[in-house]
Amino acid sequence: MKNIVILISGTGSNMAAIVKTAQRDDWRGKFGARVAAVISNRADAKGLAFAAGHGIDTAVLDHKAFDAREKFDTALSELIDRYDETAQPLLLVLAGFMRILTPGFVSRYEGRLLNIHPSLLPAFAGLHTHQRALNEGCKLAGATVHQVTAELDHGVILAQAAVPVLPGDTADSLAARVLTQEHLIYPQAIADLLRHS
Ligand code: NHR
Ligand code: GAR
Repeated sequence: MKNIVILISGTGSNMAAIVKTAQRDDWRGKFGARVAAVISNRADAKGLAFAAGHGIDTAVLDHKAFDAREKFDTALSELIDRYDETAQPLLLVLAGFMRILTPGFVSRYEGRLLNIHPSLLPAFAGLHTHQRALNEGCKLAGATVHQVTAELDHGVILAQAAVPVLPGDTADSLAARVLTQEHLIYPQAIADLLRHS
């Protein structure tokens, strides 16, 4: 079985979209893959209840309990690696995960670590992407699924979707429009990877 482990920090709507697509499209039968665990760095992440309700293991690892990023990342790897099998190495999926990961952590999962970022990379790496796109007067915004490398939001691009920026948009209204596309492209990009791996 190929295990997918998803890291979240909040609502987890991208995680939920992946879980629903995996069930609807029978990733277990088609690819021998399943969402095995959802791990949050915040205990109050709404997505945890959704995952537990779908029979998925959940765990919380509070970054505030660690005095260095390396220590948090080491503990996180230990949780994740419970789901790693030699024959079928796991796929690690960041879905609204809000902690920058250390180079050591990233190299451990290099090539099997994905993120969805709410901008059309390489524009607007980092935070507050929607407000920055509005400030620049962009007419298009969107989201990017990419491989995670040690350099923030710079890995190989696997999928993108664009949406129009409309008159009167706020960061929130634009974020909501982008998010509907994220829910389509992220499960699709993961299915494409599973199909070709
Ligand atoms: N880690 C690496 N090494 N490379 C990437 O490309 C990563 C990553 C970790 C997360 C997601 C990313 C995004 O899609 C991601 C990509 C958090 C921050 C951030 O500044 C930036 C980018 C992303 C996620 N986080 C603050 C920090 O100090 C905390 C912010 C908060 O807690 O609200 O880690 O945008
Ligand atoms: C999504 O828009 C995702 O692209 C973005 O946060 C939202 C999470 O929503 N990710 C980042 O900003 C990473 N820094 P979700 O928790 O409902 O999936």
